[in-house]
Amino acid sequence: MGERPALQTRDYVSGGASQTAVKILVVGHFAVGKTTFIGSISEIEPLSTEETMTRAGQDVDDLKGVRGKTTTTVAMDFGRLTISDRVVLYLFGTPGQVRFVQMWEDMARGALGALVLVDPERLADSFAVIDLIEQYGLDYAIAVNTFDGNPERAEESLREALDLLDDTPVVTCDARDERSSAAALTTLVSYLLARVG
Ligand SMILES: Nc1nc2c(ncn2[C@@H]2O[C@H](COP(=O)(O)OP(=O)(O)OP(=O)(O)O)[C@@H](O)[C@H]2O)c(=O)[nH]1
Ligand SMILES: [Mg+2]
Repeated sequence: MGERPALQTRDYVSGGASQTAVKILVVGHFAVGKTTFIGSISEIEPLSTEETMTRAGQDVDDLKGVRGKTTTTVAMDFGRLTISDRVVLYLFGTPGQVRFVQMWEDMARGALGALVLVDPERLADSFAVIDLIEQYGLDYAIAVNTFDGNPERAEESLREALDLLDDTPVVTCDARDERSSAAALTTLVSYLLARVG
């Protein structure tokens, strides 16, 4: 019995085309639509760790301003999306509640970048999220999740409110819609690949 050879790039080759796996974080404050986003776009059954929010959790769950939400992510969401015959995205959605934030450090390891989902009605809730992503040194794009009835917010004022760099991409998206979510990820990945390339 010889030693098992180390995995080589070619071990991942299928049909003559080598694929690159890219880890992407999908982050955002509580109830911004992370689980919905990964669920709408994943080509595999998304792994999701939803738990029902209970009356007992009322004091610790961040329910302010959120109606009709009965579950929350307690560990992570996971999904996969092939965006070309060369690039496969592995999507990791963080838990949104502040009390789970310790998990982010582990999840950020090895990620190429992050998609930050933002609710334009609750911009202040995104400050801490963006701070953390910057702290981990991850490049990111902003996806403004358009909830029904949200007034359109001019991109310039949103950039100013979130104190974004000029080249940080900002796109609008509906996390429930596969094409819209795919477009947001494509923008992020083009930006990230241009930066590493
Ligand atoms: N109108 C509208 N509703 C959305 C959109 N995205 C998510 N929702 C709804 O918003 C609620 C919260 O969505 P989730 O996907 O659970 O949010 P989350 O960010 O994963 O929440 P946590 O994991 O608890 O932080 C759900 O009821 C969704 O159906 C959107 O783009 N438009
Ligand atoms: Mg969730």
